[in-house]
Amino acid sequence: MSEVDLLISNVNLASMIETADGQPMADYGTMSNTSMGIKGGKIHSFYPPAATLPTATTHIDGNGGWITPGLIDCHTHLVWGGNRAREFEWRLQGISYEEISRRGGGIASTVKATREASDEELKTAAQQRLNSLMAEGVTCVEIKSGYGLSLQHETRLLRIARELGNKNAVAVQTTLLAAHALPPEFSDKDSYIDEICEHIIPSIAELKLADAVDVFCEGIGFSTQQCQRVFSVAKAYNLAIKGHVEQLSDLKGSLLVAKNAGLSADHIEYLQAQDVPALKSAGTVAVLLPGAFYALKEQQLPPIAALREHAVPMAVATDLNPGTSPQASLRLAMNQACVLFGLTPQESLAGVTRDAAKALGLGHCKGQLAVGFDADLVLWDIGHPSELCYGVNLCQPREVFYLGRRR
Ligand code: DI6
Ligand code: FE
Repeated sequence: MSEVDLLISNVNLASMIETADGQPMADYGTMSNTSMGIKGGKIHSFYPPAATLPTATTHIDGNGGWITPGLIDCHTHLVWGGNRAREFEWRLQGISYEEISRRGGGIASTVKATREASDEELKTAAQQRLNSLMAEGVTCVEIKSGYGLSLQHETRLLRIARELGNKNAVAVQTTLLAAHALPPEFSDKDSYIDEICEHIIPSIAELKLADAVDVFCEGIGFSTQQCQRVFSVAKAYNLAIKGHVEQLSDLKGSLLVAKNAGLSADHIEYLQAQDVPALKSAGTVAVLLPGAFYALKEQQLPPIAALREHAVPMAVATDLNPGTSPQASLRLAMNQACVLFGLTPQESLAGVTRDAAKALGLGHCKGQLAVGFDADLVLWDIGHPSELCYGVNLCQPREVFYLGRRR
């Protein structure tokens, strides 16, 4: 019997590992001219240049390329019906996202189209979006509901998301985002929050359809008091907590997420530097969504310097959704995080590997090339990992491995 299932020799590893006290390693955690053994779907061993290599069932010559952890898109809304191309035209004429939302466009129009779509239509469209991400080297993706806004339809979206995970060689984490917008059957936000707390969360928890619960904490979404009610019920059902916070204004939703020991505070363009230490103390990850910033032509930049100063992990994700980030490319988000937010390519790569894993509560098993971690890997024909952020669609993966299997 072979000592390992898979041996990849003659490669450079951008390991993205941390030091024992949780600091990122310099220079992408690079291990040059190395070989790597995989066994049982996990990373088993590393071999320096002159080491004796183990026997392997499959042996791949890396030809001096680079291996990174599989990419992780930790914030998407990729199951929806219809599209919002007409609103794109309106926005180009100068009508704001908030104004379109007040006129019944925005999220409400996607809710209508999503409810009207058949399961098959939703599945086909979602699969295409997932295919685009997977082709870029994504091996783990979070998928939120939020375009159903009733128990029946939120359940449907989360089932479709789980099914995508079962049908594809990719890990899918699901998040219930019932508190995304007010559904048309309700005229009062508090009554809809009652429905979420009394029926939707308990049923979804019982069906085990969600790993986390998210909210849209915003003037056009829900208040901090309303979001706290959702979080309290989520915690009672042992569901992790996330929040769309400080995207368009500073309601202090990030502090609320931190107070509830949430996994991540997402968007955070309007987060104040003075509120950043609370994220650090709570172990909450800052999720940066430059695709939405780009599509809305936002001006307000997230407080990157303060996040760096306090060593808050920064994840980068697509926010793939039909309204504010119609972008099925995590590689583009990596580029945008550098160009628009000033992240270094190393921070950006950490943002879609190690720190994205943390934003999903998977920091112990995904996002780093370390012994015992899942063997989710991408082999690239590049000369340096900065190339992954530098260009747009200049290079694609040579090979992708999910849990040690070639995809
Ligand atoms: N923030 C966003 O950027 C998306 N949802 C949210 O809470 C936008 C969703 C949409 O416009 O459909
Ligand atoms: Fe979002």
